[in-house]
Amino acid sequence: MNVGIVCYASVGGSGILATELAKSLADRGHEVHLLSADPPFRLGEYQPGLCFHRVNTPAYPLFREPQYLISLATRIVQVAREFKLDIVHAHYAVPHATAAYLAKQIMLASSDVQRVPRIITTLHGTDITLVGSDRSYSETVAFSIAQSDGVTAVSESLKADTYRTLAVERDITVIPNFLDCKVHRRVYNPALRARYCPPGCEKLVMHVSNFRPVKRARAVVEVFARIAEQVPSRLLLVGDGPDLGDALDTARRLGVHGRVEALGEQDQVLALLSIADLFLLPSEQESFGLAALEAMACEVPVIASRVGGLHEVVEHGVTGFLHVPEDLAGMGESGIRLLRDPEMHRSFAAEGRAAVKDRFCADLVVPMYEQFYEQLVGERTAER
Ligand code: GMT
Repeated sequence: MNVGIVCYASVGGSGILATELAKSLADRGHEVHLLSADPPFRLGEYQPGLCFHRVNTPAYPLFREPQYLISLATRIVQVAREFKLDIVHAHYAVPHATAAYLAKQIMLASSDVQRVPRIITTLHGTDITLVGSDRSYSETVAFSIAQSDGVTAVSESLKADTYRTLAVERDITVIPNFLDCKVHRRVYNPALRARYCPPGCEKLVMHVSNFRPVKRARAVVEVFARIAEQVPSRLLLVGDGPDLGDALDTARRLGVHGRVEALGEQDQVLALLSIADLFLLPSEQESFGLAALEAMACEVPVIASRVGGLHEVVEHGVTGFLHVPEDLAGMGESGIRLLRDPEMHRSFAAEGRAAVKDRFCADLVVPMYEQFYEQLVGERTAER
């Protein structure tokens, strides 16, 4: 099949997932066209069958607002026409579902497009729970979701949130996020571990995110400070964003600054996750929690908030511990329990890896997308 995938290039779960899907589909023999403002984070090296198309949004001094919606819709039409796309798969509803809808209308009205692709929207989380549900966007977002030929959500929780927060009644298929399990695994590097956990440090705690308010970076440091009172440990903060400074200020205020290190944005997190003992994700909201899944794949138990779809990824008492977001004391205690009990830690680490292999490997999940595509393309053929 010829598949166009639209995603954000910036650091974020939806772009990572869309890029992984593009790579897996190309691997499985599809012709994949990735459309984004920049080569997405984690695109990696050249891969046969995978082509990147930049979406240029020209600046014009009269406009204060960049016209991304129009440039994206136009680029979708161009790529769909030139490469005879069967599917346009928009990741993140805002404004990608709207751009895909607009592109489809342009193609339907155009005499030189022989094959009008089917439009699929995958809902990722904040496109519904934070951004899409805002009154300034909600009607257009709901309309664009309703007009897509197929819609998927990354968790049952997000599907329910979509029905609850938007005027959407159409069917939504849940297809969970996934990882390439051959690549996403623990590759332990003692020298790297020694660098970040030198003598005097026994355990390494980690947080990976884009440090936006929804991630509660300050809470990460507050939980760590509780752990550090009892366990000689260090915290590695991986990623960058508006709240990183606040997290470091919190570390100073709580007297743990010397034990906290910020590594900035990192393209490759597997080497880092592989030296961690514990992963913290005390988010305010998380439709899925791809970062938690990556930690589990690397045999790192997770302490997280019991919000959104995190319970569909992290099994409380088996692969990690979930607490209500306000319960930082509980998160700290759970972290201490895990770090002090080697038997429990070993079991959680192994169960985490097993859960990823059983339910979230690309080999299991990518065929779900393929089936979904085939079903929609089949419906188009039947309609003719
Ligand atoms: O929250 C982020 O870091 C980015 C955001 C995105 O859309 O890029 O993540 C959302 O999509 C991810 C991939 O499906 C999910 O794993 C995240 O849980 C979700 N974030 C939220 O719901 C806050």
